[in-house]
Amino acid sequence: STVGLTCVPFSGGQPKGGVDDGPIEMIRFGILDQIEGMGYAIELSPGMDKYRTMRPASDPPLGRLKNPMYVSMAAQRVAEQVREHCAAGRMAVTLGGDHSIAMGTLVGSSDVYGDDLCVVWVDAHADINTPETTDSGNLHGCPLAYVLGICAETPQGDAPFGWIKPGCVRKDRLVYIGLRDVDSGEKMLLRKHNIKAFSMHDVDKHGIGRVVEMALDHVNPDRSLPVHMSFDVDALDPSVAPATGTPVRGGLTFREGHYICEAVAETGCLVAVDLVEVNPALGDPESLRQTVAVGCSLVRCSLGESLL
Ligand code: DIR
Ligand code: MN
Ligand code: MN
Ligand code: MN
Repeated sequence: STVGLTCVPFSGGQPKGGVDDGPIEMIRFGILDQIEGMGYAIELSPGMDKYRTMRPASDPPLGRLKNPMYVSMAAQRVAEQVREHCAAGRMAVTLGGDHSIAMGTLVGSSDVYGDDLCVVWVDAHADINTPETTDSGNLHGCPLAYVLGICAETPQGDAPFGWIKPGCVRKDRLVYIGLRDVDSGEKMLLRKHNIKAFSMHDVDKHGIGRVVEMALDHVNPDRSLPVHMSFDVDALDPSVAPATGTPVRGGLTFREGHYICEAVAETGCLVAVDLVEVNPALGDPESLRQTVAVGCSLVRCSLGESLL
């Protein structure tokens, strides 16, 4: 079978440079050979360098939101590339870049799989801020609000995000694993919209095996629906993945992170994987090597590497 790989060197959804080098560092580490070595063909989305040159000359804030035009244009291009992979029946793998690009990956996969699409969001953060609730104005903290269609107060059909169909991802088909740094406005949104979340507290309490089972039972009880997993490397503990922009202590262990990928792969339902927020510019060379390596190994596990 074929992996449809989209590399997105993009950092406009947050202020720290370097996360745009995530994909190239994973390629240098050998992710392409590793995927091919597992028996997959790779169809690589063309023109990854274009993401760097797309930044508009002028991009004034939209309310508090920073780089709104740049984020929107990049995510729209990601959506086209992921859509094409999904439409061709390829496993869509997207390497970021910051997490704002998931606006694009989710629009792309949901265009093809529609209401059936289930989303497993693995992250320290909930990334569900609306233009009204965001404190930072960083759009990597907002992608889910747009696709779920909960940006109620400013009509989200307005430019520049009007290309995102509100509700293209269903609230009852989203589940989180790994949360531990959720803004108070986000907590209100999770409650208001009845969105299922398994925090690190739940991982401690039930163990990762039970948590993944409960998460899948919530979105995909019959294990019959297509699943898109969006994995922010900051879900892992900073001791495991130090080179990332917003590390939060108390995260997933190396094995817990890999277990999630393995267990989701094992269902046979996985249609799309994002691996985001690897920032090779942060920390010493060993932190960088460790984080790039773990990113590649999470991708391989999502493709079934460790299943016997
Ligand atoms: C915070 C941090 N909730 C924000 N979000 C991060 O800026 O909206 N997401 N770091 O990965
Ligand atoms: Mn729909
Ligand atoms: Mn995060
Ligand atoms: Mn994130």
